[in-house]
Amino acid sequence: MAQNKWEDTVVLGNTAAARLTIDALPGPFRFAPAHTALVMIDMQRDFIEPGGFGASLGNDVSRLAPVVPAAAALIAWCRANGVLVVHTKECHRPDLSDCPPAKLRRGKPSLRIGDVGPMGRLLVAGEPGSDIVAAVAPVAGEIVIDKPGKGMFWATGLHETLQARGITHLVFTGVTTEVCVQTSMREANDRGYDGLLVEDGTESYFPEFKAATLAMIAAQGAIVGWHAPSSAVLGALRGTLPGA
Ligand code: C5J
Repeated sequence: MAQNKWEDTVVLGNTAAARLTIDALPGPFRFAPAHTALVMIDMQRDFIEPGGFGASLGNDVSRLAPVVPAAAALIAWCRANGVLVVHTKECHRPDLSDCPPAKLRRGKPSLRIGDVGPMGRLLVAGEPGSDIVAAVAPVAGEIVIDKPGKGMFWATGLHETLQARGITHLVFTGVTTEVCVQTSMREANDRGYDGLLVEDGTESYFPEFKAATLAMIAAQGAIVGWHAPSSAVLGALRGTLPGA
């Protein structure tokens, strides 16, 4: 018989929800799946595939591919068990009215935001490059937000949406670790969410930046949050719910 790993309950408003513990750094991450969302940051073709925005900046985009299986395993579990899934997409309106000139000018890319590349206009909503890769593409009922900034709360209304659903904890996956993922996690931290970053569910074009981000997040007693491998996240859930 599967051992029940539910540890206790957390009471929010008038409802009580079972709470689990994940072995994480810098210490145990305690969360109630009913009040938790899985966040997939910018798992877009523009960052992960050749010919997109990431490649236009001179990056080796093949470095991001390993993130997909872990993200897919987590999303499958969340779908099977009714855990909310949030997808973000970094992209702009076709007229670029939501793209600050400073962002547009930044760097020395081969193409700029809005220019036409092999997957359509770079980082523009509705273009093929802005699509989320097929393995983790959203399904009906999941939240999908277009974000003009690196962080998921800036100009998106996401905080209000999560508050309305009673979400208190966020499990982060996505790309790239030190840019949109870390920015989103820090924004979440400032808004009172407890966040955990899935180590093999996030990647950077720069391995040293990923390592530094993980260290920074967990430092000083989880100053930004926690991190753990996907095996620890899924392991904590195994045997607790049907389909785990
Ligand atoms: C970047 C992102 N790296 N999604 N965006 O520009 O991390």
